[in-house]
Amino acid sequence: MSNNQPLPATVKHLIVGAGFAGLCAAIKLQEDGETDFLVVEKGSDVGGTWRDNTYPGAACDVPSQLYSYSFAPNPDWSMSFSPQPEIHAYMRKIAERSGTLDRFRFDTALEHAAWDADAQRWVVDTSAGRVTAATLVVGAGGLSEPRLPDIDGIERFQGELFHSARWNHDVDLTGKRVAVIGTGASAIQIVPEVQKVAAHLDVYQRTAPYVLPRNDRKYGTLEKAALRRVPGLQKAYRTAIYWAREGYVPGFTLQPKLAWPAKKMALGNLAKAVEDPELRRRLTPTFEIGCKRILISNTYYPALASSNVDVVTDRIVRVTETGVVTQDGVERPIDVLIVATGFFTTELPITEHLTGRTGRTLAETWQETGMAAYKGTTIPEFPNLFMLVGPNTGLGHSSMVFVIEAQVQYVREAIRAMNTNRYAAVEPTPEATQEWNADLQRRMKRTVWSTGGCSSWYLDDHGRNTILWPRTTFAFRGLLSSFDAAAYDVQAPVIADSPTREEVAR
Ligand code: N01
Repeated sequence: MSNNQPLPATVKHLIVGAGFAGLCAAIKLQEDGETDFLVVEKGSDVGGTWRDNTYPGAACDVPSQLYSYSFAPNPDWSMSFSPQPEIHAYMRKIAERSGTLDRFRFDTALEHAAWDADAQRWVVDTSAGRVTAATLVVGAGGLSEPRLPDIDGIERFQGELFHSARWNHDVDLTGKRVAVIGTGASAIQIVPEVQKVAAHLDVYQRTAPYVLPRNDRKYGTLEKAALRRVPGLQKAYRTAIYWAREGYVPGFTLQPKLAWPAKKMALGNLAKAVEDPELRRRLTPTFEIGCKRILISNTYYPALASSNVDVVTDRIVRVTETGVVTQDGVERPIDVLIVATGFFTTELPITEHLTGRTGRTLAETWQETGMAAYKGTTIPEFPNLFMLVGPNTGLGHSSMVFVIEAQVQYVREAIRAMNTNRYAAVEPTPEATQEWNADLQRRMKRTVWSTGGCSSWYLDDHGRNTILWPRTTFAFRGLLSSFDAAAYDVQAPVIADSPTREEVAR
């Protein structure tokens, strides 16, 4: 997609990112008649993580009927868990249909945004020039910056090396010796695909995950026709999936023992696929189910049990020009090294590029406090900034699109309140923010993410879970359904509407 028109000098709302979050914000602002907005996107297309993660086997592990916008149901999903190209195509279709794309600027990266207290506006420098905006809606994503492993010598490797989220499609893996580092949600989708073509595959596992069977199936023609034509059927289907998923919440947040059926199913899945008792032992998780993301696959364990695969559990000590060396001193030669080692999640790179009211960047603020926001969306010292997929909005069991829609609803309510009451700026009070986060962290103590005996990317350097939401998603939506001005410092005089282009030109 391309839109090379120059940036306007000023807009009322600037949205950063054109993934599920930014696109949702654009569509809903337009629906509210808030048409004076711009979306800047560093990539060349909509899609966010679903544009970037093109590795073989990439698919969603939440059913597509739920992992899609509630306002844009799609009766044409081919499978219950759709593959990445289909999800990306869905997003492109929705973007095109929305009539908002004329306000998207692709290949335009946010370089820095600073709050100008006098003008009560965000001054945003992008790779395509400067734009000012009354509100800044950040939809940059929590899983957008690949994290390369910090392994001695990795930069000296002479073969092909790439991250799962930056797949190099020019590298043909057929007949090659390949290593995959990591056994998370990305790796378990990649490994079965690589195993099919590689001469040999080494899978470097630091922690064995729980893997449930993937109850995937193709939608038949009749079923698709029914979803398209029978009034309310698709909604009922989505609702059923939603409530089934919500049923996981007590096991995650109240009593991990409630998850025993899932644990039994995962261990049964392992026992069924892996006969070798020694391999099975190494693949058996040593923490409570749910502590790390529960994975789903029918092909991962069979791939690991194949004759051309070794599961290596000795710690990696270094990478040489030609292979990987483990603690036991063994060097395994490889042609290609794939790192499926996750993303920067608790130190989001974008936070270094946002400067608030006091002149501090968000990275500096969060270095002190840890990642924290009010209702996962607004942040003291950062007036009129709305962060989608912000702190403690992540889920281990359901669709992030649901969370995004709830947050966008909150942004709409905030903007309505600003328009009606002629607020120039809204900023959550430190007290309200503290109270919100104290409650979250109190709830967090009894969750499986804290008590389950694992280390995960949900936890920051201080062991605080600043990623996940420790309650039901309907509670989240309820709490964000209206704008609670009492929790905010609001500023007058009012510039509820951005100046017109004529006013700026004068
Ligand atoms: O990343 P991860 P991911 N040496 O951080 C290992 C979403 N997602 O890209 O467990 C050796 O989960 C690390 O080991 P350990 C989803 O939310 C969704 O797989 O920390 N190993 C781990 O095994 C998911 O949770 C879908 O001990 C090292 C792996 O690398 C999130 O993205 C699909 C290492 C990283 O796993 C991230 O998943 C895919 C090192 N130095 C992803 N460093 C859907 O289907 C790290 N590891 C929706």
